[in-house]
Amino acid sequence: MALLTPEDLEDLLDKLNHNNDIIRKDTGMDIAEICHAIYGTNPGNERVGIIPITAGNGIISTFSASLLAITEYFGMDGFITEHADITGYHEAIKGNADIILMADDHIFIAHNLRNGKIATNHVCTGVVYAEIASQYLHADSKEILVIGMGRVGYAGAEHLVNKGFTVYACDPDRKIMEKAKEELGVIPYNCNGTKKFSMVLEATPNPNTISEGMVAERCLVSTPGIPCGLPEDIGSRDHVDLVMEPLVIGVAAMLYSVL
Ligand code: PYL
Ligand code: MG
Repeated sequence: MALLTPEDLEDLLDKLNHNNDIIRKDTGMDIAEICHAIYGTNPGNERVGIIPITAGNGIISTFSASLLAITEYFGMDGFITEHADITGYHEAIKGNADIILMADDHIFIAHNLRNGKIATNHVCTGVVYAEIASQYLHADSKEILVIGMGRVGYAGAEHLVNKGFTVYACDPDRKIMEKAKEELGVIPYNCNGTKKFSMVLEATPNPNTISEGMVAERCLVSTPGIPCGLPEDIGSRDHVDLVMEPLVIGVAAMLYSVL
């Protein structure tokens, strides 16, 4: 999995506001309403303990501060522990945290200590970006394309299947595609195909995975990005919109999912 860099996290709330404008225009809801639509919850002033974790590649300099800004944006009472790792965990518990946020290089979790609910960033990111695409007001059908059947794309595809969408999917790994077809009933899509979609969820670690033939005249592309899967020349068309933001939208979904 690609690790975030401090550059990815620059101007985080500006990027969120830009994407929220697009989400409002294309779905009639903002990101808080989208998260409520998925999980049926609303944040109060839950105390959120953010614990820096030194495992693996270690602490990303602005990661914890970004999480703090996100908890405050959604009206929650966030704090970053002074210590990392187990000492930080102990500090968060002693600091009356209701919810714990912490990430190593493989898993980023939200854990609600009061109700026991736990969420991962990769599942919540897949689900929330899938939900954004699926709420596109100008969709021409209930057919949706998911590019990338990894742990983010798979979670998004599962959410869309459960919502009754006709999910086309593509992934270069044949075994992964077999599994998704068997377990979710997704329809394998030939990435060089010419079937056009008005809703696309892109969840791959590669650039420019979306090609001319996939995109309908009016289309919403929804992706956690890093890098962007939508080529500039396609994204610059008037009725092709892109929702792409590196962290806030996924974390918002994590927080709403454990309330
Ligand atoms: C959660 C992000 C989304 C994309 N890649 C994931 C990533 O970068 N994970 C690593 C997060 C490491 C955080 C570090 C710290 O500062 O506590 N352990
Ligand atoms: Mg455009």
